[in-house]
Amino acid sequence: MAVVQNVLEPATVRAHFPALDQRVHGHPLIYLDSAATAQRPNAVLDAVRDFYERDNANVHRGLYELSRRATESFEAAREVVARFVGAAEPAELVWTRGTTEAINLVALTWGWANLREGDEIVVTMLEHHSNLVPWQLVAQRTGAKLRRVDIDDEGRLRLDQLDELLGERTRLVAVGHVSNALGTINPVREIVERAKAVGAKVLVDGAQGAPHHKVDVQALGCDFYALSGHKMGAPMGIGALWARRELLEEMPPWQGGGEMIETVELEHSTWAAVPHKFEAGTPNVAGAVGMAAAAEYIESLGYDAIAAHERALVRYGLERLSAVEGLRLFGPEDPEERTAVFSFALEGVHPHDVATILDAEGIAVRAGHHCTQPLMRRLGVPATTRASCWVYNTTDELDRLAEGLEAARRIFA
Ligand code: 7TS
Repeated sequence: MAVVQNVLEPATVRAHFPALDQRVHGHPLIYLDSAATAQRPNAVLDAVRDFYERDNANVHRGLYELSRRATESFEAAREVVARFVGAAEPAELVWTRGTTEAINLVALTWGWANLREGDEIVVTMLEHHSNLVPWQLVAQRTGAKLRRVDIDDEGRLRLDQLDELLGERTRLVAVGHVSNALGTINPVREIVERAKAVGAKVLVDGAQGAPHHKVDVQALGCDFYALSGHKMGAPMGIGALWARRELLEEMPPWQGGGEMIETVELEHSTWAAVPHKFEAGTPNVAGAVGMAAAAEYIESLGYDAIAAHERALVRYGLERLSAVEGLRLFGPEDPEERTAVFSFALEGVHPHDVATILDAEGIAVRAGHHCTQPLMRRLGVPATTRASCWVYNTTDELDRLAEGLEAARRIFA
């Protein structure tokens, strides 16, 4: 049983992830970089292997058994992931390489078709570069302007400022569900309500949302939701864009090629129905199958148990890390407002040195700007060290982390 009385049973959950069972530099691996990429459960590894061992063939073309099976698995995976995000129908789910590609798809199709000089796109100080740079590119080419919502000192979005920025020129609000650098959970439902009041569309970068809590795009009320498989236990190179059907119907295609057409003449073509209009070329079928397996794995653990586990890690981590001398933690103080992502600075030790010292103890953390350079500037630091947890992490591991940090302080003090 991985779940006992709605609490994850750490040893059972850990046994689902073979990569966790190894020693690094002579120590048991402590993997604290799941915000960058999560480890994969056996359910996903098996699903991918089964696909390649039994059903491997190209999709939507062959008339033979394997191709039929591959196509069936691919479209069944779409159904699973569409349900996973609360889509009204599978056709609203477009496969992409990940969040980055999903956002670029929207910028290059919806953005190009709808943005004009003087229009405004509202982003936030918390955005990952992949929810900022695509909008810069489309703004530069269309004459639209970027506006940005700041954060308060705890790394929470300043909704008062959002209200000031929203107006009749706002066409789009692009906001992350959860900050990868600080762990802040943004009040997306409220942001959507405010954006809708001025007639703007809302894109949610769900890269850090989908692994942690139930995503329900209809309850959120957003227009676009982007997610990455590899942050929720699926293979790398697969992800999805959810969008309302009527938007997908209106949006022009972006990449041309096989799969996305209906008829082709020399000078022009007609397009396949959504979602295939946006899926040119041979897709990552095994990735899609793996992403469906990851979604089902998360559902099998249960969102209540995942949330309880995460709350326990957040509370423990905040308390234990605050006790490390010279450590400055970034992000919200209230455990309810954040995920188990701990971004910090250790006085007198460069973030990269912190990560290197921890690595020698078998502890994997990330150091750098986390693809959020504007946020780092806002915090007044060049980089942070970040420890990020998922379903398999334990409070014991956070103890090891804190001890490693105390040792690092002693080396440099
Ligand atoms: N948006 C957010 C909020 C992210 O955290 C990431 C990746 C992306 C978008 C891009 O996702 P991709 O799958 O398309 O690459 N974040 C991180 C991170 O925090 N460390 O490494 C990658």
